[in-house]
Amino acid sequence: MKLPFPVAAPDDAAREAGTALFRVPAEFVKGVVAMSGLPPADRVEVCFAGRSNVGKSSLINALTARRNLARASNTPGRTQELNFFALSDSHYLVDLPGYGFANAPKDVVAKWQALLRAYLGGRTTLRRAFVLIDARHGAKPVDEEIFTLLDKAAVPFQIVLTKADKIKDSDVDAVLDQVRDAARRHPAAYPELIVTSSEKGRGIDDLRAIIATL
Ligand SMILES: Nc1nc2c(ncn2[C@@H]2O[C@H](COP(=O)(O)OP(=O)(O)OP(=O)(O)O)[C@@H](O)[C@H]2O)c(=O)[nH]1
Ligand SMILES: [Mg+2]
Repeated sequence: MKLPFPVAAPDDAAREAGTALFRVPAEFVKGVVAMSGLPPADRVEVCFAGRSNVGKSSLINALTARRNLARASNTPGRTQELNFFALSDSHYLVDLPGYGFANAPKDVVAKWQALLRAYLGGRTTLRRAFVLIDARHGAKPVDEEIFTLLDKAAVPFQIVLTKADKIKDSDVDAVLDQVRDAARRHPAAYPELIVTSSEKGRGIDDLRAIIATL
């Protein structure tokens, strides 16, 4: 069976819940460098994973309407810790270090990759992983490795295209098809996609609504 994997279209009630959840300013809680440093697993948690420079930190800033809550940067590999942000006392948003980044010292990369894998595979309250894919590039082999890891850990993941403002809508459609083909092979893939632009605000309300209804 071919699942359709449509673009998510949350209803009005979900959108209202999203607006309400994100009305309260998000707060930085801590940067975590080892599993022993994780905050207590006592609330709904979602994380933002993706290749280095895909726009994870920018997306968290757009969601929380705070320009510099998660630091975004032109320098790939900027986020080197698991950065926890609290939304009221009900949710954590977690900004993850990027993967697939070649230009850092090997031992440093190996250390965060191990932490990333331990976290994705072992965090019981992780309700959903949003895996970000650059709308210009589509899913790459390193993304597939993360999909497989999430399958094995039984963490539902939802694919979010980023930087949609950088290409034409017809090209977004082509990348959506490529991503659908990749996602269909993964049992943990949530069968709805999201198209975003942190720059233009596209998809941000939809993503808020999805997080609020988890
Ligand atoms: N045009 C455009 N640029 C974006 C968008 N989102 C992010 N960027 C740019 O892409 C670059 C990387 O963004 P980040 O948010 O730092 O990416 P990241 O995934 O957190 O990167 P690492 O922490 O290094 O893994 C920055 O220069 C952002 O301004 C978007 O929606 N549109
Ligand atoms: Mg970042």
